[in-house]
Amino acid sequence: MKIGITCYPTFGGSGIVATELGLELANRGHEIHFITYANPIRLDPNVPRIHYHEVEVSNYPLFQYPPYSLALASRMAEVAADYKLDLLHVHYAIPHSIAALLAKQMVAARRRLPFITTLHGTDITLVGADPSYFAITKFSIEQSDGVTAISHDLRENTIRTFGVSNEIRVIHNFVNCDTYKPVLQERSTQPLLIHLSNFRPVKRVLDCIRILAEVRKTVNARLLMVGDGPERGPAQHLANQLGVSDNVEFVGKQNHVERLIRKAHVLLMPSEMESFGLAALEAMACGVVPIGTNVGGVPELITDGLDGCLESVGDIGRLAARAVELLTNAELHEKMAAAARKTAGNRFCTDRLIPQYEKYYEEVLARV
Ligand code: GMT
Repeated sequence: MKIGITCYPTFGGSGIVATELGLELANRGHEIHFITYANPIRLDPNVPRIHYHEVEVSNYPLFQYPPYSLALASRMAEVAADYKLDLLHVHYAIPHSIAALLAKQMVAARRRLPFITTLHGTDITLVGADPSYFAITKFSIEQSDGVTAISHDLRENTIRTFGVSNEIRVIHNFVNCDTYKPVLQERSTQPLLIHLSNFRPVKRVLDCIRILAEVRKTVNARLLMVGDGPERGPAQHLANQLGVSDNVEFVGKQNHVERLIRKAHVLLMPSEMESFGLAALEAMACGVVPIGTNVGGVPELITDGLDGCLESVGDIGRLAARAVELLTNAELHEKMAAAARKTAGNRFCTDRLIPQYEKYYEEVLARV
């Protein structure tokens, strides 16, 4: 198939899923066209059958807000016509889904161009539910030729919030278990916690610092903070205040996060809301035990006490206690690390999930 993929090409989970999906599909023989405003961060342009089309948004003094969605729709229509795309697959509803609808209408006289929208989380739970975007998000879901959600929880949340009646197929996040794997020689000799996110308030990044301070009352642990965003400054400030700044390293945005994850023993994901938790899945594939919060779609990934830990949002005492338990009981850590790797491999590896997308594409193409 010839597939156009649009996503936020930055470090957010939706962009990562879209990029990895495109790469995996290209490896399986499909022709993939990324239509984005920048080269997606994990995209290796040297992979055969991968193409990248930049969306350029020119500005004009009249525009207070440059109309990115229109430039995107134009580029989508152009690429679809030039390369005879079979379908568009957009990740994150706003504004990609509406741009795809416009592109579909623009080329309608010449070709059929169905589009599939994958819902990732905050496009529904935060942004889409906001009154300013509610109606357009609902409309874009209803107009999509296919809709997927990354967890059952997100699917149910979408139906509850928007009252939409079209089918929403659940296709969970996936991980490449050949790239993300444990390498025991690389594991830190000092107990190491890791956090990986876009440092948005929803991630409760400050809780990671509080957990470290609590853990350090009994264990000489360090914390590696990977990523960047608005909560980085406040987190650095809090580390100073709590006297743990020498034990926290902020490394910013990174490529090849698997090389950092596998150094750690435990991943902290204390999020306020998480529709799935891709970072936790990547950690599990590397044999790193996730400690997360019992929210959204996280329980679809982590089984508490078996392959990770789940506690209530903001319960620093319990979150830290679970980390201490894992960092001081090597036998327990090994058992849960092995179970985490097994869950990633058996349920969420690319070999299982990518065919679900392929099958869904075929179904959508057959019915439009
Ligand atoms: O808010 C974020 O974490 C970014 C967001 C995105 O769309 O870029 O992540 C969401 O999509 C990921 C990939 O599908 C999921 O694993 C995350 O759970 C989800 N984040 C939230 O729901 C907060």
